[in-house]
Amino acid sequence: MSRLARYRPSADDGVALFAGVAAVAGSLVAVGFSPAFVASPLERWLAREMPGIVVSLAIQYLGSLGQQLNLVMAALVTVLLLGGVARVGMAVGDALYNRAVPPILSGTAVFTLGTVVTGSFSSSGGAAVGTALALGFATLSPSLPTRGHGETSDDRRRVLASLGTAAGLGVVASVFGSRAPEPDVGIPENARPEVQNALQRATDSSLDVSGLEGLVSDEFFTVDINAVDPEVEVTDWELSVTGAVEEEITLDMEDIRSMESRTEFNTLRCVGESLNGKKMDNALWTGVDVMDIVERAGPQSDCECVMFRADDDYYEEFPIAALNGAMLAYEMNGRPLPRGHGYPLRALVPGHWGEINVKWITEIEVLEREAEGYWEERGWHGTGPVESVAKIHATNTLAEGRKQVAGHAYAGTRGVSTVEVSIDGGDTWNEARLSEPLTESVDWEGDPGQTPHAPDVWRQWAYEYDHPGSRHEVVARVVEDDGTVQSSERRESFPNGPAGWVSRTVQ
Ligand SMILES: Nc1nc2c(c(=O)[nH]1)N[C@H]1C(S)=C(S)[C@@H](COP(=O)(O)O)O[C@H]1N2
Ligand SMILES: [Mo]
Repeated sequence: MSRLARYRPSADDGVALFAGVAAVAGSLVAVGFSPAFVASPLERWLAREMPGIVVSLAIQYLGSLGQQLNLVMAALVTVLLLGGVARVGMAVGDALYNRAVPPILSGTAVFTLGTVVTGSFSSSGGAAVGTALALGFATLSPSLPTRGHGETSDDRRRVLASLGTAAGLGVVASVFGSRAPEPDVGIPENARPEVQNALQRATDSSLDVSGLEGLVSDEFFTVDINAVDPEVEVTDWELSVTGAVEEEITLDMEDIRSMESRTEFNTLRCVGESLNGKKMDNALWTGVDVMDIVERAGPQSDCECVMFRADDDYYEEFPIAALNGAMLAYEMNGRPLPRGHGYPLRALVPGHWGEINVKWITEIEVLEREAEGYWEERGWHGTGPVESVAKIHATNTLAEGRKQVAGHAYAGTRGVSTVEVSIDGGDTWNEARLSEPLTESVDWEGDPGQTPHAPDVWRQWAYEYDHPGSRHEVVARVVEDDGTVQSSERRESFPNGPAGWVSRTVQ
């Protein structure tokens, strides 16, 4: 206790700390923000072991910032750990009166440790080089020139040299670290006619409202349990159907691509978003029917339920019945599925909250009895059908004192038939203009196993009116295909997903 109280960090501690920073930066230079990054295993572990309440609160209030914080935390702990390795190397070097020992010993130790933890030679190699450079420069750097303020101390020189190495690698890492390619937008020129036509139809059907995103999202939200997405090599990837089946089967990407495919629009919405939030998006997906694959294995489940498992250790359980009309997609908007959205293959389950649309899918386990998924273990109830919503995302002032409000409306497979808008806080209602349905109807002809339902695609709505002269409350609600008027009952997102009418004050 008293020793701890008297502890003052020494120059050696400073050098070791910056060697730790240089190690983490070196790994980032080598492999970027990939699962091989030295801090990734710790980040994954934190995401898995963090108490459910913390994860749920973070998702609700921080959104994806929560994952970033998790990564920063993991990186800081990794800096301290690898800095500790460097400090030991320096102590050994001191004891042996040998200046070559710290960089060589610590570099080797970091390399070994890094390889064990990440399984990647390039990642641990980058970290080892970072460590060795920082320690090497600290030992070998020439004395700094004096500038009339007296001699620069040797300690300061060493700390500055290691700091410089860490900073230099940090700069290189910030250039190379974020090299994940941004998904392209726009209609790909070489896309199949089917894809081109569908995307063109989405462009043509989108309402021309300032500030309103089109019917195909330019920026599709992502929600992940980890800050660093899996980086799946398609040649190493397999999908297996396991558990309560007549015969377990395993497919590779070639098998999947040789199956009959279909291309369709599908909207996703996250159970953890806020009522008028932005975690609801639409894209055109190409893939194969899930049940075509599951049925090949001969499912024999007592609970009629399945668990989807993924490369990032994510898992979600839900009824097999939900898989009617569900797809395993390998293309998004006519391009290969982006890494962030589940490359090489993801599930798209019609009409359900986003969380069971499992990305980076590797296993479909047919269950004997019900189990809990990742989010359900953390208190959420997000495996069921989505709530209806009409978002208010654009409010515009038009000529001659007219106002315009607009947004996207979504009702899962129950379908949006009308959006109603009130400009007096919900007393009187008017019908909004709607974009044409992107998909006419879901055609299950010739497939009696499928239940017919509305296409799982959002629509845009817009409403123009004369300004009532003062501040007023605009409210929007959905009427579903069967005439059901959306309930006004307000609900926070946790645990069942947000519900209620969206309202916004307009000046
Ligand atoms: N493997 C895996 N699949 C996943 C998730 C995840 O973290 N890992 N997040 C889920 C959640 S909560 C949502 S809302 C959707 C979001 O899909 P998107 O990121 O493509 O928008 O993916 C789901 N599938
Ligand atoms: Mo979600």
